[in-house]
Amino acid sequence: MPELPIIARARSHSSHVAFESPSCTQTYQHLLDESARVAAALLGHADDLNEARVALLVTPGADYVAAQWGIWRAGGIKVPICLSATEPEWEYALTDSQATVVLADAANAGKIASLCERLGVRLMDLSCISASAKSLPEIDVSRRAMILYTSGTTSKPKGVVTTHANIQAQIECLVQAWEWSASDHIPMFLPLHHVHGIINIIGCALWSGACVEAFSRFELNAILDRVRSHAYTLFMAVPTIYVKLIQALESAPETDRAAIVAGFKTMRLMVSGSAALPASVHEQWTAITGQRLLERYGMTEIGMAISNLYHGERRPGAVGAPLPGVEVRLKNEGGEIVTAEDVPGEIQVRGPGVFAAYWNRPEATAESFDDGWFRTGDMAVLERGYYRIMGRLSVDIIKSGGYKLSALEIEASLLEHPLIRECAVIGLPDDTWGEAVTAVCVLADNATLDLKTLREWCKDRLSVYKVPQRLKVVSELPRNAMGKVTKPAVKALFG
Ligand code: MCA
Ligand code: AMP
Repeated sequence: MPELPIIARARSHSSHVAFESPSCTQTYQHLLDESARVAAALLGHADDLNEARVALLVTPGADYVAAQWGIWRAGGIKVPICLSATEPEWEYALTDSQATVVLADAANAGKIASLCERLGVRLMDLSCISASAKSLPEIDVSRRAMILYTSGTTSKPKGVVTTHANIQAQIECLVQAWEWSASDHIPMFLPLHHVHGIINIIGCALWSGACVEAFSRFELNAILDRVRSHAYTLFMAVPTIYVKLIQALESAPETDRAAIVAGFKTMRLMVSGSAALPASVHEQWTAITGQRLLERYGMTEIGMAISNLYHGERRPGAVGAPLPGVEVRLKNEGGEIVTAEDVPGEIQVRGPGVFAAYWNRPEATAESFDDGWFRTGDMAVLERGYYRIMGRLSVDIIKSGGYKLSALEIEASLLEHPLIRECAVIGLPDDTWGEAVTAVCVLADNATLDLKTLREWCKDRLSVYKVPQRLKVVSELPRNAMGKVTKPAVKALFG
Protein backbone atom coordinates (compact mmCIF):
# COMPACT_ATOMS: atom_id res chain seq x y z
CA MET A 1 0.00 0.00 0.00
CA PRO A 2 1.50 3.43 -0.91
CA GLU A 3 2.64 5.36 2.15
CA LEU A 4 3.05 9.03 2.89
CA PRO A 5 6.35 10.09 1.26
CA ILE A 6 7.68 11.20 4.65
CA ILE A 7 7.22 7.64 5.97
CA ALA A 8 8.61 6.01 2.81
CA ARG A 9 11.71 8.24 3.09
CA ALA A 10 12.18 7.17 6.72
CA ARG A 11 12.04 3.51 5.65
CA SER A 12 14.90 4.13 3.24
CA HIS A 13 17.00 5.37 6.19
CA SER A 14 15.70 2.83 8.69
CA SER A 15 19.05 1.91 10.27
CA HIS A 16 20.29 5.55 10.53
CA VAL A 17 20.21 7.36 13.84
CA ALA A 18 17.36 9.91 13.78
CA PHE A 19 17.73 11.29 17.32
CA GLU A 20 20.75 11.36 19.53
CA SER A 21 21.14 12.52 23.13
CA PRO A 22 23.87 12.03 25.73
CA SER A 23 21.94 9.03 27.11
CA CYS A 24 20.49 7.28 24.04
CA THR A 25 20.06 7.07 20.29
CA GLN A 26 16.91 6.27 18.32
CA THR A 27 16.91 5.01 14.75
CA TYR A 28 14.44 5.80 11.99
CA GLN A 29 13.15 2.22 12.43
CA HIS A 30 12.33 3.04 16.04
CA LEU A 31 10.31 6.09 14.89
CA LEU A 32 8.49 3.94 12.33
CA ASP A 33 7.63 1.25 14.90
CA GLU A 34 6.55 3.74 17.56
CA SER A 35 4.47 5.83 15.16
CA ALA A 36 2.69 2.66 13.98
CA ARG A 37 1.80 1.94 17.61
CA VAL A 38 0.56 5.49 18.18
CA ALA A 39 -1.52 5.29 14.98
CA ALA A 40 -3.04 1.98 16.07
CA ALA A 41 -3.89 3.40 19.51
CA LEU A 42 -5.48 6.50 18.01
CA LEU A 43 -7.52 4.42 15.58
CA GLY A 44 -8.81 1.84 18.03
CA HIS A 45 -11.51 0.06 16.02
CA ALA A 46 -11.69 2.79 13.36
CA ASP A 47 -10.05 2.46 9.92
CA ASP A 48 -9.17 6.13 9.45
CA LEU A 49 -9.28 9.25 11.67
CA ASN A 50 -10.65 11.13 8.67
CA GLU A 51 -8.91 14.39 9.57
CA ALA A 52 -9.93 14.43 13.25
CA ARG A 53 -7.78 16.98 15.08
CA VAL A 54 -5.25 15.57 17.53
CA ALA A 55 -3.47 18.11 19.71
CA LEU A 56 0.15 17.38 20.52
CA LEU A 57 1.78 18.35 23.81
CA VAL A 58 5.09 16.54 23.73
CA THR A 59 8.66 17.59 24.58
CA PRO A 60 10.89 17.92 21.47
CA GLY A 61 12.56 14.61 20.62
CA ALA A 62 11.87 11.15 19.20
CA ASP A 63 8.53 10.82 21.07
CA TYR A 64 7.30 14.04 19.46
CA VAL A 65 8.05 12.71 15.98
CA ALA A 66 6.58 9.26 16.74
CA ALA A 67 3.40 11.03 17.85
CA GLN A 68 3.38 13.35 14.82
CA TRP A 69 3.85 10.51 12.37
CA GLY A 70 1.33 8.38 14.31
CA ILE A 71 -1.34 11.05 13.86
CA TRP A 72 -0.55 11.36 10.16
CA ARG A 73 -0.45 7.60 9.54
CA ALA A 74 -3.85 7.26 11.21
CA GLY A 75 -5.32 10.00 8.98
CA GLY A 76 -5.53 12.74 11.63
CA ILE A 77 -4.63 16.43 11.62
CA LYS A 78 -1.83 17.33 14.02
CA VAL A 79 -2.32 20.45 16.17
CA PRO A 80 0.93 21.07 18.08
CA ILE A 81 0.37 23.33 21.06
CA CYS A 82 2.88 25.47 22.92
CA LEU A 83 4.42 23.62 25.89
CA SER A 84 4.69 26.81 27.93
CA ALA A 85 1.26 28.26 27.10
CA THR A 86 -1.23 29.17 29.79
CA GLU A 87 -4.44 27.21 30.31
CA PRO A 88 -6.65 29.84 28.58
CA GLU A 89 -4.31 29.68 25.55
CA TRP A 90 -4.51 25.88 25.44
CA GLU A 91 -8.27 26.05 25.82
CA TYR A 92 -8.52 28.38 22.86
CA ALA A 93 -6.44 26.09 20.60
CA LEU A 94 -8.36 22.97 21.63
CA THR A 95 -11.79 24.50 21.20
CA ASP A 96 -11.03 26.45 18.02
CA SER A 97 -9.53 23.37 16.31
CA GLN A 98 -12.28 21.14 17.80
CA ALA A 99 -9.61 18.68 18.89
CA THR A 100 -11.00 15.34 20.03
CA VAL A 101 -7.78 13.99 21.50
CA VAL A 102 -4.72 15.45 23.25
CA LEU A 103 -1.63 13.31 22.86
CA ALA A 104 0.83 14.18 25.63
CA ASP A 105 4.00 12.68 27.05
CA ALA A 106 4.31 11.79 30.72
CA ALA A 107 6.02 15.11 31.51
CA ASN A 108 3.09 17.15 30.18
CA ALA A 109 -0.04 14.98 30.49
CA GLY A 110 -0.68 16.00 34.11
CA LYS A 111 -0.53 19.71 33.23
CA ILE A 112 -3.43 19.51 30.79
CA ALA A 113 -5.47 16.73 32.42
CA SER A 114 -8.01 18.94 34.23
CA LEU A 115 -8.57 21.08 31.13
CA CYS A 116 -9.18 17.95 29.02
CA GLU A 117 -11.65 16.71 31.59
CA ARG A 118 -13.46 20.04 31.66
CA LEU A 119 -13.66 20.21 27.85
CA GLY A 120 -14.50 16.53 27.40
CA VAL A 121 -11.39 15.95 25.27
CA ARG A 122 -9.73 12.53 25.48
CA LEU A 123 -6.21 12.66 26.93
CA MET A 124 -3.78 9.97 25.77
CA ASP A 125 -0.51 9.60 27.63
CA LEU A 126 2.11 8.43 25.13
CA SER A 127 3.93 6.46 27.79
CA CYS A 128 0.83 4.36 28.48
CA ILE A 129 0.06 3.30 24.91
CA SER A 130 -0.23 -0.46 24.67
CA ALA A 131 -1.77 -1.00 21.22
CA SER A 132 0.00 -3.34 18.83
CA ALA A 133 0.44 -2.43 15.18
CA LYS A 134 -2.55 -2.78 12.85
CA SER A 135 -3.17 -2.12 9.19
CA LEU A 136 -3.11 1.63 8.56
CA PRO A 137 -5.11 3.65 6.05
CA GLU A 138 -3.75 4.96 2.77
CA ILE A 139 -3.32 8.74 3.08
CA ASP A 140 -3.32 10.92 -0.02
CA VAL A 141 -0.93 13.89 0.15
CA SER A 142 -3.79 16.26 -0.71
CA ARG A 143 -5.29 15.60 2.72
CA ARG A 144 -4.92 18.11 5.54
CA ALA A 145 -2.06 17.33 7.92
CA MET A 146 -1.44 20.16 10.37
CA ILE A 147 -2.92 23.24 12.02
CA LEU A 148 -0.48 25.80 13.44
CA TYR A 149 -1.82 28.72 15.44
CA THR A 150 -0.42 32.07 14.38
CA SER A 151 -1.11 35.55 15.68
CA GLY A 152 -2.12 38.21 13.25
CA THR A 153 -4.17 41.32 12.92
CA THR A 154 -7.11 39.77 14.77
CA SER A 155 -7.21 39.51 18.55
CA LYS A 156 -7.27 35.70 18.55
CA PRO A 157 -4.73 33.50 16.72
CA LYS A 158 -5.83 31.79 13.50
CA GLY A 159 -5.21 28.14 12.65
CA VAL A 160 -3.06 27.76 9.54
CA VAL A 161 -3.96 24.51 7.77
CA THR A 162 -1.36 22.77 5.62
CA THR A 163 -1.74 19.56 3.63
CA HIS A 164 0.82 16.77 3.41
CA ALA A 165 1.69 18.07 -0.06
CA ASN A 166 2.25 21.63 1.31
CA ILE A 167 4.54 20.27 4.03
CA GLN A 168 6.46 18.15 1.54
CA ALA A 169 6.96 21.14 -0.78
CA GLN A 170 8.16 23.33 2.13
CA ILE A 171 10.68 20.65 3.12
CA GLU A 172 11.90 19.71 -0.36
CA CYS A 173 12.67 23.29 -1.34
CA LEU A 174 14.96 23.71 1.69
CA VAL A 175 16.57 20.30 1.32
CA GLN A 176 17.49 21.30 -2.23
CA ALA A 177 18.56 24.89 -1.54
CA TRP A 178 20.68 24.16 1.54
CA GLU A 179 21.91 20.73 0.36
CA TRP A 180 20.75 18.66 3.31
CA SER A 181 22.16 15.12 3.40
CA ALA A 182 22.13 12.02 5.59
CA SER A 183 25.47 13.03 7.06
CA ASP A 184 24.03 16.20 8.62
CA HIS A 185 23.79 16.59 12.37
CA ILE A 186 21.74 19.45 13.84
CA PRO A 187 20.75 20.65 17.31
CA MET A 188 17.05 21.36 17.86
CA PHE A 189 16.24 23.79 20.65
CA LEU A 190 13.33 25.77 19.20
CA PRO A 191 9.70 25.18 20.16
CA LEU A 192 7.90 22.56 18.08
CA HIS A 193 4.64 24.40 17.54
CA HIS A 194 6.13 26.62 14.81
CA VAL A 195 7.39 26.16 11.25
CA HIS A 196 11.01 27.01 12.11
CA GLY A 197 11.38 23.93 14.34
CA ILE A 198 8.84 21.65 12.65
CA ILE A 199 9.76 22.17 8.98
CA ASN A 200 13.20 23.78 8.71
CA ILE A 201 14.85 21.60 11.35
CA ILE A 202 13.00 18.36 12.13
CA GLY A 203 11.20 18.11 8.79
CA CYS A 204 14.28 18.63 6.62
CA ALA A 205 16.52 16.48 8.83
CA LEU A 206 14.19 13.48 8.83
CA TRP A 207 13.45 13.79 5.12
CA SER A 208 17.21 13.58 4.52
CA GLY A 209 18.11 10.74 6.90
CA ALA A 210 20.09 13.17 9.08
CA CYS A 211 20.51 13.14 12.87
CA VAL A 212 18.81 15.56 15.30
CA GLU A 213 19.95 16.30 18.81
CA ALA A 214 16.92 17.62 20.68
CA PHE A 215 16.98 19.92 23.71
CA SER A 216 13.80 20.57 25.65
CA ARG A 217 14.51 24.33 25.35
CA PHE A 218 17.39 26.66 24.49
CA GLU A 219 19.95 25.30 26.97
CA LEU A 220 22.85 27.61 26.24
CA ASN A 221 25.64 25.84 28.12
CA ALA A 222 24.67 22.32 27.07
CA ILE A 223 24.51 23.43 23.43
CA LEU A 224 27.87 25.23 23.62
CA ASP A 225 29.45 22.08 25.12
CA ARG A 226 28.29 20.09 22.10
CA VAL A 227 29.42 22.80 19.66
CA ARG A 228 32.82 22.67 21.29
CA SER A 229 33.04 18.95 20.57
CA HIS A 230 32.25 19.61 16.88
CA ALA A 231 28.95 17.74 17.14
CA TYR A 232 27.07 19.66 14.44
CA THR A 233 27.24 20.33 10.70
CA LEU A 234 24.23 22.67 10.70
CA PHE A 235 22.75 25.25 13.08
CA MET A 236 19.45 27.13 12.76
CA ALA A 237 18.22 29.80 15.15
CA VAL A 238 16.36 33.07 15.57
CA PRO A 239 18.31 36.37 15.82
CA THR A 240 17.75 36.58 19.62
CA ILE A 241 19.72 33.35 19.99
CA TYR A 242 22.67 34.72 17.98
CA VAL A 243 22.65 37.79 20.24
CA LYS A 244 22.69 35.52 23.31
CA LEU A 245 25.49 33.41 21.79
CA ILE A 246 27.58 36.53 21.10
CA GLN A 247 27.08 37.67 24.71
CA ALA A 248 28.11 34.21 25.98
CA LEU A 249 31.22 34.05 23.76
CA GLU A 250 32.29 37.57 24.70
CA SER A 251 32.13 36.75 28.39
CA ALA A 252 33.75 33.28 28.15
CA PRO A 253 37.39 32.77 29.22
CA GLU A 254 39.75 32.90 26.21
CA THR A 255 40.51 29.14 26.05
CA ASP A 256 36.82 28.18 26.22
CA ARG A 257 35.95 30.78 23.63
CA ALA A 258 38.57 29.49 21.17
CA ALA A 259 37.33 25.90 21.55
CA ILE A 260 33.66 26.84 21.06
CA VAL A 261 34.45 29.15 18.13
CA ALA A 262 36.32 26.28 16.44
CA GLY A 263 33.13 24.19 16.71
CA PHE A 264 31.06 26.93 15.03
CA LYS A 265 33.71 27.55 12.38
CA THR A 266 33.62 24.01 11.03
CA MET A 267 29.83 23.83 10.56
CA ARG A 268 28.84 23.72 6.90
CA LEU A 269 25.92 26.14 7.36
CA MET A 270 24.43 28.44 10.00
CA VAL A 271 21.00 29.96 9.31
CA SER A 272 19.09 32.84 10.90
CA GLY A 273 15.40 33.60 10.46
CA SER A 274 11.93 34.21 11.92
CA ALA A 275 12.77 37.89 12.53
CA ALA A 276 15.10 40.53 11.11
CA LEU A 277 18.77 39.82 11.77
CA PRO A 278 20.40 43.21 12.35
CA ALA A 279 23.35 43.68 9.96
CA SER A 280 25.49 44.50 13.00
CA VAL A 281 24.77 41.07 14.56
CA HIS A 282 25.48 39.39 11.21
CA GLU A 283 28.85 41.14 11.00
CA GLN A 284 29.72 40.52 14.65
CA TRP A 285 29.05 36.82 14.21
CA THR A 286 31.36 36.67 11.21
CA ALA A 287 34.05 38.59 13.09
CA ILE A 288 33.88 36.15 16.02
CA THR A 289 33.42 32.81 14.26
CA GLY A 290 34.35 33.33 10.61
CA GLN A 291 30.87 32.00 9.67
CA ARG A 292 28.69 33.99 7.27
CA LEU A 293 25.14 33.53 8.54
CA LEU A 294 22.57 32.71 5.88
CA GLU A 295 19.44 34.77 6.49
CA ARG A 296 16.14 33.63 5.08
CA TYR A 297 12.52 34.83 5.22
CA GLY A 298 9.39 32.79 5.80
CA MET A 299 6.00 32.69 7.41
CA THR A 300 3.72 30.10 8.99
CA GLU A 301 1.36 30.31 6.02
CA ILE A 302 4.01 29.69 3.35
CA GLY A 303 7.03 27.99 4.88
CA MET A 304 10.22 29.58 3.59
CA ALA A 305 10.01 31.88 0.58
CA ILE A 306 13.23 33.88 0.22
CA SER A 307 16.80 33.01 1.14
CA ASN A 308 20.35 34.19 0.78
CA LEU A 309 22.41 31.75 -1.25
CA TYR A 310 24.11 28.64 0.07
CA HIS A 311 26.72 29.00 -2.68
CA GLY A 312 26.95 32.72 -3.23
CA GLU A 313 26.34 36.03 -1.61
CA ARG A 314 25.02 36.25 1.98
CA ARG A 315 24.28 39.93 2.33
CA PRO A 316 23.82 41.43 5.80
CA GLY A 317 20.43 43.13 6.09
CA ALA A 318 18.93 41.29 3.11
CA VAL A 319 16.92 38.07 2.90
CA GLY A 320 18.02 37.06 -0.61
CA ALA A 321 16.16 35.65 -3.59
CA PRO A 322 13.13 33.33 -4.01
CA LEU A 323 13.72 29.68 -3.04
CA PRO A 324 13.31 26.90 -5.63
CA GLY A 325 9.66 26.46 -6.61
CA VAL A 326 8.53 29.65 -4.84
CA GLU A 327 7.23 32.67 -6.78
CA VAL A 328 7.55 36.09 -5.15
CA ARG A 329 6.23 39.46 -6.29
CA LEU A 330 5.90 42.93 -4.77
CA LYS A 331 2.69 44.93 -5.00
CA ASN A 332 2.58 48.63 -4.18
CA GLU A 333 -0.11 50.58 -2.33
CA GLY A 334 -1.75 51.50 -5.63
CA GLY A 335 -2.24 47.80 -6.43
CA GLU A 336 0.47 47.73 -9.11
CA ILE A 337 3.01 44.96 -9.39
CA VAL A 338 6.45 46.42 -8.82
CA THR A 339 9.02 45.30 -11.35
CA ALA A 340 11.73 47.90 -10.78
CA GLU A 341 14.41 47.71 -8.15
CA ASP A 342 14.43 50.13 -5.19
CA VAL A 343 10.62 50.50 -5.20
CA PRO A 344 8.85 49.12 -2.10
CA GLY A 345 5.83 46.87 -2.14
CA GLU A 346 4.06 44.15 -0.18
CA ILE A 347 5.58 40.68 -0.57
CA GLN A 348 3.14 38.26 -2.18
CA VAL A 349 3.91 34.57 -2.55
CA ARG A 350 2.67 31.70 -4.69
CA GLY A 351 3.75 28.08 -4.79
CA PRO A 352 3.09 24.50 -3.65
CA GLY A 353 4.14 25.25 -0.06
CA VAL A 354 1.47 27.90 0.46
CA PHE A 355 -1.13 26.81 3.06
CA ALA A 356 -4.60 25.53 2.22
CA ALA A 357 -6.76 27.78 4.43
CA TYR A 358 -7.27 29.32 7.84
CA TRP A 359 -9.16 26.80 9.92
CA ASN A 360 -12.90 27.56 9.82
CA ARG A 361 -12.30 31.11 8.58
CA PRO A 362 -13.27 31.29 4.90
CA GLU A 363 -13.47 35.10 4.87
CA ALA A 364 -10.02 35.53 6.41
CA THR A 365 -8.65 33.00 3.93
CA ALA A 366 -10.21 34.80 0.97
CA GLU A 367 -8.96 38.19 2.19
CA SER A 368 -5.40 36.92 2.54
CA PHE A 369 -5.12 36.04 -1.16
CA ASP A 370 -4.80 38.38 -4.11
CA ASP A 371 -5.60 36.54 -7.32
CA GLY A 372 -4.00 33.32 -6.01
CA TRP A 373 -1.03 35.07 -4.40
CA PHE A 374 -0.73 35.05 -0.59
CA ARG A 375 -0.47 38.53 0.88
CA THR A 376 2.21 38.37 3.57
CA GLY A 377 1.66 41.84 5.07
CA ASP A 378 5.44 42.39 4.96
CA MET A 379 6.93 45.26 2.95
CA ALA A 380 10.15 44.75 1.01
CA VAL A 381 12.28 46.26 -1.69
CA LEU A 382 14.45 44.57 -4.30
CA GLU A 383 18.05 45.81 -4.29
CA ARG A 384 20.72 44.37 -6.58
CA GLY A 385 18.73 41.14 -6.99
CA TYR A 386 18.08 40.58 -3.28
CA TYR A 387 14.99 41.42 -1.25
CA ARG A 388 15.34 43.58 1.84
CA ILE A 389 12.49 43.50 4.38
CA MET A 390 11.35 46.99 5.34
CA GLY A 391 8.76 46.17 7.99
CA ARG A 392 5.17 45.09 8.35
CA LEU A 393 2.03 46.72 7.04
CA SER A 394 0.34 46.27 10.43
CA VAL A 395 1.62 48.02 13.56
CA ASP A 396 -0.36 45.47 15.55
CA ILE A 397 2.07 42.65 14.82
CA ILE A 398 5.06 42.40 17.13
CA LYS A 399 8.04 40.07 16.70
CA SER A 400 9.77 39.28 19.96
CA GLY A 401 12.37 36.53 20.37
CA GLY A 402 11.22 35.19 16.99
CA TYR A 403 7.61 34.83 18.15
CA LYS A 404 4.91 36.67 16.23
CA LEU A 405 2.53 38.37 18.66
CA SER A 406 -0.70 40.22 18.21
CA ALA A 407 -0.86 43.56 20.02
CA LEU A 408 -4.65 43.21 19.92
CA GLU A 409 -4.58 39.85 21.72
CA ILE A 410 -2.38 41.28 24.48
CA GLU A 411 -4.55 44.40 24.76
CA ALA A 412 -7.67 42.23 25.12
CA SER A 413 -6.03 40.40 28.03
CA LEU A 414 -4.78 43.57 29.71
CA LEU A 415 -8.25 45.12 29.52
CA GLU A 416 -9.45 42.35 31.85
CA HIS A 417 -7.21 43.82 34.57
CA PRO A 418 -9.50 45.56 37.08
CA LEU A 419 -7.33 48.72 37.18
CA ILE A 420 -6.75 49.13 33.44
CA ARG A 421 -9.34 51.28 31.70
CA GLU A 422 -7.65 51.63 28.32
CA CYS A 423 -4.43 50.35 26.82
CA ALA A 424 -2.33 50.27 23.68
CA VAL A 425 0.33 47.61 23.15
CA ILE A 426 3.29 48.27 20.88
CA GLY A 427 6.66 46.69 20.08
CA LEU A 428 9.68 48.86 20.86
CA PRO A 429 13.12 48.11 19.36
CA ASP A 430 15.18 45.88 21.63
CA ASP A 431 18.77 44.74 21.06
CA THR A 432 18.20 41.20 22.35
CA TRP A 433 14.55 40.41 21.62
CA GLY A 434 14.12 42.40 18.38
CA GLU A 435 11.06 44.07 19.81
CA ALA A 436 9.99 44.39 23.45
CA VAL A 437 6.28 44.14 24.25
CA THR A 438 5.32 47.50 25.74
CA ALA A 439 2.01 48.43 27.32
CA VAL A 440 0.76 52.01 27.57
CA CYS A 441 -2.18 52.13 29.96
CA VAL A 442 -4.78 54.50 31.30
CA LEU A 443 -5.76 53.41 34.80
CA ALA A 444 -8.97 53.74 36.76
CA ASP A 445 -9.19 56.94 38.85
CA ASN A 446 -6.47 57.25 41.49
CA ALA A 447 -5.14 53.75 40.76
CA THR A 448 -1.45 52.85 40.57
CA LEU A 449 0.12 49.88 38.84
CA ASP A 450 3.78 48.90 38.46
CA LEU A 451 5.35 46.59 35.90
CA LYS A 452 6.16 43.83 38.39
CA THR A 453 2.55 43.61 39.60
CA LEU A 454 1.22 43.66 36.07
CA ARG A 455 3.64 40.92 34.94
CA GLU A 456 2.63 38.75 37.90
CA TRP A 457 -1.05 39.20 37.00
CA CYS A 458 -0.35 38.26 33.34
CA LYS A 459 1.43 35.01 34.26
CA ASP A 460 -1.67 32.79 34.24
CA ARG A 461 -3.16 34.45 31.18
CA LEU A 462 -0.39 35.00 28.63
CA SER A 463 2.67 33.00 27.55
CA VAL A 464 5.91 34.42 28.97
CA TYR A 465 6.94 36.06 25.68
CA LYS A 466 3.62 37.97 25.43
CA VAL A 467 3.88 39.47 28.91
CA PRO A 468 4.77 43.21 28.71
CA GLN A 469 8.43 44.02 29.30
CA ARG A 470 7.70 47.71 29.71
CA LEU A 471 4.78 49.68 31.11
CA LYS A 472 3.93 53.35 30.81
CA VAL A 473 0.96 54.81 32.64
CA VAL A 474 -0.60 57.86 30.93
CA SER A 475 -3.63 59.98 31.64
CA GLU A 476 -4.91 59.55 28.08
CA LEU A 477 -3.92 57.70 24.92
CA PRO A 478 -2.98 59.73 21.83
CA ARG A 479 -5.86 59.78 19.38
CA ASN A 480 -6.44 61.15 15.89
CA ALA A 481 -9.24 63.51 14.84
CA MET A 482 -11.61 60.53 14.51
CA GLY A 483 -10.90 59.57 18.14
CA LYS A 484 -8.92 56.45 17.17
CA VAL A 485 -5.77 55.57 19.10
CA THR A 486 -2.77 56.14 16.85
CA LYS A 487 0.03 53.66 17.45
CA PRO A 488 2.81 55.79 15.86
CA ALA A 489 1.90 58.54 18.37
CA VAL A 490 1.93 55.94 21.17
CA LYS A 491 5.43 54.92 20.05
CA ALA A 492 6.48 58.55 19.96
CA LEU A 493 5.79 58.75 23.72
CA PHE A 494 9.06 56.84 24.11
CA GLY A 495 11.12 59.37 22.15
C1 MCA B 1 11.29 35.34 27.38
N1 MCA B 1 11.72 36.40 28.10
C2 MCA B 1 11.54 37.51 27.40
C3 MCA B 1 10.96 37.09 26.17
N2 MCA B 1 10.82 35.75 26.19
N3 MCA B 1 11.84 38.79 27.66
C4 MCA B 1 11.54 39.69 26.72
N4 MCA B 1 10.97 39.37 25.54
C5 MCA B 1 10.68 38.10 25.23
N5 MCA B 1 10.14 37.79 24.05
C6 MCA B 1 12.31 36.39 29.42
C7 MCA B 1 11.50 35.57 30.40
O1 MCA B 1 10.51 36.37 31.00
C8 MCA B 1 12.56 35.13 31.38
O2 MCA B 1 12.80 36.19 32.27
C9 MCA B 1 13.79 34.97 30.53
O3 MCA B 1 13.58 35.74 29.34
C10 MCA B 1 14.03 33.56 30.13
O4 MCA B 1 12.84 33.05 29.55
P1 MCA B 1 12.88 31.77 28.63
O5 MCA B 1 11.54 31.50 28.05
O6 MCA B 1 13.56 30.68 29.39
O7 MCA B 1 13.83 32.33 27.51
P2 MCA B 1 14.83 31.57 26.62
O8 MCA B 1 14.74 30.09 26.80
O9 MCA B 1 16.16 32.23 26.71
O10 MCA B 1 14.11 31.84 25.22
C11 MCA B 1 14.57 32.69 24.30
C12 MCA B 1 14.37 32.04 22.93
C13 MCA B 1 12.85 31.73 22.78
C14 MCA B 1 15.15 30.75 22.85
C15 MCA B 1 14.84 33.01 21.92
O11 MCA B 1 12.12 32.95 22.87
C16 MCA B 1 12.57 30.98 21.51
O12 MCA B 1 12.69 29.76 21.45
N6 MCA B 1 12.21 31.71 20.44
C17 MCA B 1 12.03 31.13 19.13
C18 MCA B 1 10.60 31.11 18.75
C19 MCA B 1 10.43 30.47 17.37
O13 MCA B 1 10.79 29.34 17.10
N7 MCA B 1 9.86 31.26 16.48
C20 MCA B 1 9.60 30.82 15.17
C21 MCA B 1 8.24 31.29 14.78
P3 MCA B 1 13.21 35.94 33.79
O14 MCA B 1 14.57 35.31 33.70
O15 MCA B 1 13.21 37.33 34.36
O16 MCA B 1 12.19 35.04 34.33
S1 MCA B 1 8.32 32.09 13.24
C22 MCA B 1 8.29 30.89 12.11
O17 MCA B 1 8.25 29.70 12.37
C23 MCA B 1 8.44 31.46 10.73
C24 MCA B 1 7.84 30.55 9.72
C25 MCA B 1 9.92 31.63 10.39
O18 MCA B 1 10.22 32.50 9.55
O19 MCA B 1 10.72 30.94 10.97
P1 AMP C 1 5.22 33.72 11.73
O1 AMP C 1 3.90 34.17 11.30
O2 AMP C 1 5.38 33.47 13.18
O3 AMP C 1 5.54 32.56 10.91
O4 AMP C 1 6.24 34.84 11.41
C1 AMP C 1 6.41 35.28 10.08
C2 AMP C 1 6.89 36.67 10.07
O5 AMP C 1 8.20 36.75 10.61
C3 AMP C 1 7.01 37.25 8.70
O6 AMP C 1 5.78 37.69 8.22
C4 AMP C 1 8.02 38.36 8.93
O7 AMP C 1 7.36 39.50 9.42
C5 AMP C 1 8.91 37.79 10.00
N1 AMP C 1 10.18 37.25 9.46
C6 AMP C 1 10.53 35.98 9.22
N2 AMP C 1 11.80 35.91 8.76
C7 AMP C 1 12.25 37.18 8.70
C8 AMP C 1 13.48 37.79 8.32
N3 AMP C 1 14.53 37.08 7.93
N4 AMP C 1 13.57 39.13 8.38
C9 AMP C 1 12.52 39.90 8.80
N5 AMP C 1 11.36 39.38 9.18
C10 AMP C 1 11.21 38.04 9.15
